[in-house]
Amino acid sequence: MSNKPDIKLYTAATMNGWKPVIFLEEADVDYDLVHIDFSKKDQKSNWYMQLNPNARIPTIVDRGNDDFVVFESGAILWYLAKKYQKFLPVGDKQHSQALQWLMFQMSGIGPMMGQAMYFQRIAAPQGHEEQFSIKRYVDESRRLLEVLDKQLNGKDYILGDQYTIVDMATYPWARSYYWAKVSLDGLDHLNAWFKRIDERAKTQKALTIPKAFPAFFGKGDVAQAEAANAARFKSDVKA
Ligand SMILES: N[C@@H](CCC(=O)N[C@@H](CS)C(=O)NCC(=O)O)C(=O)O
Repeated sequence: MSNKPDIKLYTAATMNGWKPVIFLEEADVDYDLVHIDFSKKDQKSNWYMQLNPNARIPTIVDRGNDDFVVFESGAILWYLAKKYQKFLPVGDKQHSQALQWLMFQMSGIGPMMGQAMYFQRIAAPQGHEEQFSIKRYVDESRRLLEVLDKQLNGKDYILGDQYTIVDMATYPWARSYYWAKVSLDGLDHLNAWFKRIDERAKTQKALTIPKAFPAFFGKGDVAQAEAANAARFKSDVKA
């Protein structure tokens, strides 16, 4: 029997990349971490694409389950919640509700905010300022955050009283509204939820692993962070 931890996590400091770190820190699970370096294109290397055919982070390998590989951040959270029996409400209907809001994050909030970020923080600084695309993605992100705000009315967390993998998936994205340049005006329930999670020490620690990126939250030297980030993804900007 190896005494290595079951979970080996391949990740980087991004909204999707932090999701499994949040779970593992909140659940007090021991894990090994491999930092995928985008500047070296680790995510596109042959060895990594054997694990993740999509060439994106995060990915986990479960040594405790025949080296089973899981990619896609929502599927990783679901797998970890089932394995450790934590942060997922019990019952079929509750599972369906959790999946609905997890899908809402994975197919809506993540992609729309991700494109709002791409057009404003990566393409625009490199001379491709596409106002039509920026407006489309910023407006759609705002609409989705309004849906989330309504869901949070009268609740501490997205599914109710309990902090779950759905909050873990959604918080890193929604909390980066500054980086996506989406207004939060009038979204009081969302702001209250941010405050609640801002106070969770283990989640906040997770947002520094493998490293912090304070500019996503409007802190630190945003201009310097934008330039470094745009340079890192320079090859993704093709007219
Ligand atoms: N749907 C995937 C998306 C993963 C994804 O886009 N990851 C980004 C970081 S947030 C990435 O690996 N970017 C590197 C690249 O685009 O080469 C998931 O949720 O796991």
